[in-house]
Amino acid sequence: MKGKILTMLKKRQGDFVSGQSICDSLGVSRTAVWKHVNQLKEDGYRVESVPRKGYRIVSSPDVLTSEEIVPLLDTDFIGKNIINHHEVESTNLTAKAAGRSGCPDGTVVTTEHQTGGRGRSGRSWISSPGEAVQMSIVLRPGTPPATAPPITQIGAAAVAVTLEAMGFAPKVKWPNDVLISGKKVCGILTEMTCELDRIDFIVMGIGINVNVKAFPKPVDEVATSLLLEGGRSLDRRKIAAEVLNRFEPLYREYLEGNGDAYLEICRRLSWLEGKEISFEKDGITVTATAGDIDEDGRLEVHFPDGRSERLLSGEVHLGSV
Ligand code: BT5
Repeated sequence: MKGKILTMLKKRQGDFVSGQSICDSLGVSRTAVWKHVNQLKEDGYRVESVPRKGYRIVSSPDVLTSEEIVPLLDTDFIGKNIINHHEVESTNLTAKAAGRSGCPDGTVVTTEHQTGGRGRSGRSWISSPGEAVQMSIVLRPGTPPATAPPITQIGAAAVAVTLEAMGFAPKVKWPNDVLISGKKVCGILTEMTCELDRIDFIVMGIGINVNVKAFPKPVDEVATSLLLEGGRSLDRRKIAAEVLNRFEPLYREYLEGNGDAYLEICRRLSWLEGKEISFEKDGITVTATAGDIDEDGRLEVHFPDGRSERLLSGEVHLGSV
């Protein structure tokens, strides 16, 4: 009910909506409307109430709810269903549960705080309450599992072009990080549930450090935020919506085989290309020079002895062993 009242008030873009018209449309009493409006105020909305005029929204908080994000979307299906909880263990875990329960393709789970944010290989992701964008997209591409690896890069490309349009100079560190000034501003964790020949669903979790003021040690050495880089706080709602707006066409184009705009972005903004890197191969750490990203989203690496190889996914570190 609170959400419905909010949607009615927001539709009027700052004009008054009479208490009676809310009662009539939603079939509730005036006391109920008043109670829900008070709850909105507790949520951070500034709502003006004037006798005989009604209620109007003066300002909205920067929260990642459906009511705040959906109006900013120009997508067909991504983000049209948003599940928001103030606090969760991990949006990827909530999204996986939603995926198992049959939520629609493109469902997005958002939160203000993760108590157990997850990185790859059991690592953790630091969540600063109310300061980051943390969201997970449920995707049902209906394609074979082999088509999944580039989806992480499509997410990274969507984040990178969003940040670029805001005046930052992001780089994409293959396959799942977005960096600014060599430090990580965004990480992506993609998880998949599939059968042998077909993806059931994919959950792509995106964490963007937006208004994070400081990181604990030792993460402070590798992490940065848009606030630390740009010197001002930014609207998380707009960033979340813009990432989803940019993700959808890149993802669709990839799925339909109509082009690889995501690859062009990852190549143009590649942070690794030409750098000396190390990674695990058959249990041994080896050193190579990072090359281009191929048409399947694999990273070409060139060994000192002249041999080359293409990595499908995984961990690469900067520098030699
Ligand atoms: C990642 O893992 O970078 C994937 C991060 C995905 C986070 C999102 S948030 C929404 C969704 N829900 C989740 O639970 N997860 C996803 P990886 O490449 O393994 O990097 C993890 C490493 O990054 C850590 O070991 C730290 O060194 C560093 N790190 C941790 N928190 C960070 C942060 N907030 N910003 C930058 N670096 C961080």
